Amino acid sequence: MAQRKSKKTNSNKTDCSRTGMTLIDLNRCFNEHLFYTQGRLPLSATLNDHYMAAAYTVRDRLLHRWVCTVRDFIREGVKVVGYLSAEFLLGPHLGNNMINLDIFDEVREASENVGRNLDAMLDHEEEPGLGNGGLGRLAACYLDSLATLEIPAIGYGIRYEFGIFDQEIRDGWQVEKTDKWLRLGNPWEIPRPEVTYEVKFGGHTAGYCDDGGCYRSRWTPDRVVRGIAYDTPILGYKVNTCNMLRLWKAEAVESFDFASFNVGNYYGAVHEKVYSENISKVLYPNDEQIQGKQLRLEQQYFFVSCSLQDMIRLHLAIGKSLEYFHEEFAIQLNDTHPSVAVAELMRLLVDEHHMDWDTAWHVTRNVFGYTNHTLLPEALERWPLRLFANLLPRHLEIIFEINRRFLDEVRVIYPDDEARIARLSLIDEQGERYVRMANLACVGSRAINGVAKLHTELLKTTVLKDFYELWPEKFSNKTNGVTPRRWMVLSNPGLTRLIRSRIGGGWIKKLDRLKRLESYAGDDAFRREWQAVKTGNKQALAALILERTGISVNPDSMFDIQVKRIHEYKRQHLNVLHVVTLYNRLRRNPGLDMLPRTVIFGGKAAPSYYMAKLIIKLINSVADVVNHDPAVRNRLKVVFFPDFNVKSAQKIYPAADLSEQISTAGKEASGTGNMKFSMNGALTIGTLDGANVEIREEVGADNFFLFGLTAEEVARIKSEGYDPRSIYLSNPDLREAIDLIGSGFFSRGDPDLFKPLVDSLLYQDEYMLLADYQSYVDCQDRVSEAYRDRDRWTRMAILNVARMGKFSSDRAIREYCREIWRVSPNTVEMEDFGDLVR
Ligand code: GLS
Repeated sequence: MAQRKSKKTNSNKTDCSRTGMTLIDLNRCFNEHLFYTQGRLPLSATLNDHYMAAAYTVRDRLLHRWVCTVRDFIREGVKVVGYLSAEFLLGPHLGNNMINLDIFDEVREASENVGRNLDAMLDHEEEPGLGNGGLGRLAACYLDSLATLEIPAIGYGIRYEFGIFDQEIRDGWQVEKTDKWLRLGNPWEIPRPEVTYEVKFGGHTAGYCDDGGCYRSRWTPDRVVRGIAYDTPILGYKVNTCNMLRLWKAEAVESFDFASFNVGNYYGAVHEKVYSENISKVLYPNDEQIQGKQLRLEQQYFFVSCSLQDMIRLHLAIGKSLEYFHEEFAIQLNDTHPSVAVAELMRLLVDEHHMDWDTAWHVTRNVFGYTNHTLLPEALERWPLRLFANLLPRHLEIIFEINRRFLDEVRVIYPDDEARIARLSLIDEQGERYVRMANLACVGSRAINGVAKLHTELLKTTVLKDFYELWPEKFSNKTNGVTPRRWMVLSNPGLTRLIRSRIGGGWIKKLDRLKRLESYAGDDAFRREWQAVKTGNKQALAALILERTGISVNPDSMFDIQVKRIHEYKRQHLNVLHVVTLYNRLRRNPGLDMLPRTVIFGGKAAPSYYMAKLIIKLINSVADVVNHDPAVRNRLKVVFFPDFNVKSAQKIYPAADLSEQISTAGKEASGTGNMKFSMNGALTIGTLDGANVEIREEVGADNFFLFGLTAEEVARIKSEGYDPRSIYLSNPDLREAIDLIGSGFFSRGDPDLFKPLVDSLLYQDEYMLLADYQSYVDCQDRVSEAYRDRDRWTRMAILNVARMGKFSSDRAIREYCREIWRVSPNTVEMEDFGDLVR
């Protein structure tokens, strides 16, 4: 083929007409897609047609930048980050990509030109809910920051056909509905049917001598599945870097078993296809809880194997030897979910590429980094040895060999310390034997990090203590961050406009610059405008709440919000105890001058987590009674916002006055919702847990409502013997609240309904709600007091936003790049590909 002449341009706003950025270009492209892609005339176009045309119009511009980015990947030989994550909770693409391309206003106008309101189109988009909560959303924020900082990166994960379930509330209970996010097609992904890899499962291994006389192991699987790549472009903010998220879909190697088909066994013939496709069928809906299911390990191994094979192919394609793999790639393990990668890379290098063990181990140990995201014991992944051996026999051999060599090293350092050796071992041998995935990740990585200062310190002194003592230099902290593009610019246009009017827009990429807002905290006019923005956001949320729940809430009341996964350690039920306490005050004293509050909850419970589901039922039951009690006279409203997801989060955070971050100290690794609330001008009521500690440090103790035990106190009281019942007996308000719940008052007279919750508080109280109750209620009283002085509150809110610079995911990613991955930015220049793109 004849070489085309190409022309490079430096500007982001290329003048190339096919993907031009002017209103005229966008209008034309939009109409072309309506006609040629959707096959519609404007008159007959549906909302979905218009959405698709807008999405393709925006996507064309992403692809142009993507092509330029990939050109550099190949040409420049730059070091690439491979971010391995079982979850990417991306949220809707259209609005975000318009922001990053800086064409929001133009696309709004182009859509109005065809008689369609942009907000209706944005609302129409199904979000890819390929994650459970914080961990998956963090991965999405990190992809945004990697691209914005112009770091070449590939996110690798699973293209779940069904993401996190949709939540409906029926009679106060959570009901799970299948998330059919692909139903209307997905304009943001590009299938790559030619990028496929085979992944083996089961079978057995046998030793043999290769031609050079080397002893090797041959794995004969009993099942092979094919992974197919689906790519989603991830554009940075106002840069040309467009990275990719590559998600794997599982398919059968042969769709039909013709032998069965020919003898008339149709069902037998499609069995393999159905069985193989199961692997990428559905996301496990558990946050911080593992279930030890074989399919889950199959999912993990499936995407890890495809991703490593892909990186190896890319590496070999640029003509480099695999000995240097770790110089061209830095691979991050997002929690232990992808940690089987350590064994798989060894297998690929040793068995498939015939590298010697020591060289392969050197490469492996230098390519991986491991991020731990939780201290909860129930979330530490371990696989029963038998299950592991059946599914991945060769990997188990490799893990045994890694372990043998590792423990030999340990024995030299700690002779005769058998207890320590047992704790460090990759195999748990107390009782039934397990493979410990966190240990595998630690041994196979050159860097290990926690996600907030406190969390990292606790890691070093508790779950990973032995590894910390062995390799202190491997450990570091990388406090989480969130992207201000999605969580401020896109979700809170009113606030963004106001901030821009005073300090320009530089903060969107350099969030520290929000500091400049501090001087406006004392400015009356600014504060009025600030309040007007908040009121507008609260009105919008009130309208949404009415639409979704039928509950009408007063935007002048304080919006006190707790949205996150439902989990006992996050203590939504402590919040409920406060609500019931307020309600009791009103019942006791109907004329009470109480600050009007709307307490809003949202979040999904793992379908098999009984207590979490009961907490949802409790919230709805309390809401039902309180909201209908005429004596309350609108001073207290309780709302459970159904189906909390990225899309609704974008409406919720900007409308919050108060952010509830009330986990038991030492349990929440970091939290990221806490950051999103604060960036949108909510004040936090919180414990000294996770990143709350650092948020408080940054915004100042005066601008943060602190309560509760510290992590140290929690540990000490636990070790001395904690007795929740004595607290219950000695605190009349607490007793009244618990008794009211236990009496059946909120459950139509049924005292049994909430008994499991009440009993667990009275007799165990694993998460120490009772110990923190009084401190929480007192703190809430201080919150109400502060809110009455609206000017003081607004000043505090402005200072919160001004001091949130640290919590940009850009800062976090810079730290990962510098201290773990050792990668540097690569500026992508736009190239006008001439006739190719006209
Ligand atoms: C989590 C933690 O629970 C959160 O505290 C943390 O912010 C998040 C991202 O680091 O990771 N771990 C987990 O398994 N789910 C989470 O949300």
